Amino acid sequence: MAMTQTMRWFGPTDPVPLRDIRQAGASEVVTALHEVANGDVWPRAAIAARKAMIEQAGLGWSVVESLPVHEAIKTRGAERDRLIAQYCESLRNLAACGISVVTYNFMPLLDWTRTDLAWAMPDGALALRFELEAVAAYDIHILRRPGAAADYAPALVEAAARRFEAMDDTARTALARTIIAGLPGSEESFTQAEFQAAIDTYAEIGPDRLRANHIAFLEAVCPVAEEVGVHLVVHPDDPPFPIFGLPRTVSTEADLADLFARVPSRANGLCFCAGSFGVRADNDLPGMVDRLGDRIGFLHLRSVQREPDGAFHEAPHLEGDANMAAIVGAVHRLQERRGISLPMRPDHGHQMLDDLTKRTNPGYSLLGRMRGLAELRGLERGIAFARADAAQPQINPEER
Ligand code: DNO
Repeated sequence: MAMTQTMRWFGPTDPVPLRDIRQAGASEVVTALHEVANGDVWPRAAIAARKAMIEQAGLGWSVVESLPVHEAIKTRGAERDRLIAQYCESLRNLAACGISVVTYNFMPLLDWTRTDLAWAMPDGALALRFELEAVAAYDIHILRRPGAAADYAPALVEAAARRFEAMDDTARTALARTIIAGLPGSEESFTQAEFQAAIDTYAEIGPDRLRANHIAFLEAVCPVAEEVGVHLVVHPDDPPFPIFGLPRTVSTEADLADLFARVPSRANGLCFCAGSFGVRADNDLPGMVDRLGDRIGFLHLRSVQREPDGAFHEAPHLEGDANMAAIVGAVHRLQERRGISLPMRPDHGHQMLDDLTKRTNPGYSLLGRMRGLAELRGLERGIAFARADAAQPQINPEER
């Protein structure tokens, strides 16, 4: 059984039209009602209308990325109960329209974070990159978060100071924007003053409390998800470690194993993101697919190249540190074992070829993702062929 090939689509305002996604060979899109404010109910009629628009273009929609979890749920703030009830209402509406997988994350404040959105690769394509040193320069010298320097190694604090000194105002503003203005798909976008105020709401929330809030969220919504047949899949932290002193608790295999043990509901699942997990050398990616496989409902396939000092950039899908052949091989076995086809998407992609001169969503230009999808599709076909071939009875060459 082959993976279901999807691409992310940001809705009618996405510069990549549905027709192009279809021509790239995907059979479905994953998308969200980005126009609905975080926390509000997704109306059934609006979901149905979006689905009809997608189907009109010859594509399917069964995976939502994302139904965002409001900050007041993550921090267990005053509005929490009302927001949870609204989340459940959205789940019911989505299920009624045939959506079976709903992606979310539990990262405080920031969704995914990068420090450079146009890092030139040797071939001239542009990649997304994350440098801890740039985060430290922003955190200590631009944001001036109280106590920030204590969160970095002394050598990094020094390097960050030198880096900040060498930057002009334009570079400082650009770095700040890249970090806090919100990357595509993020629900939160901050000005500097707002960002510090938002960080302060986590003053009393360390990893244990965040984990408890996550469990409480799942305990409240999983019964509804189970009842209506929706698989809720958590996207791991990107990057998979705390930044800005904010806890992150969905970063490792142990984090996930704990989450599934604490909330055993079968609705409690995982969006396996090879790129996010792959930033940590201690995450064994194919092993995680094997061991967490029963919980996986959606796959983000991409590979990062780790650099010294905590930096990484996004490599071509079959290069970098992830052993993509081993990951797709593990997915192949998993699908066979479960008798299902898992939805996957090529995650991110380089800005390349004609896209270099176009307005694109960082990470979500068409051609780089099309290259990634094509490579992943070929890899999967090759693996399926090799496994089927190996299972054939061996014919004596003389009898051929
Ligand atoms: C980034 C994406 C994330 C992801 C959310 C899920 O490219 O993988 O924005 O959609 O974290 O809620």
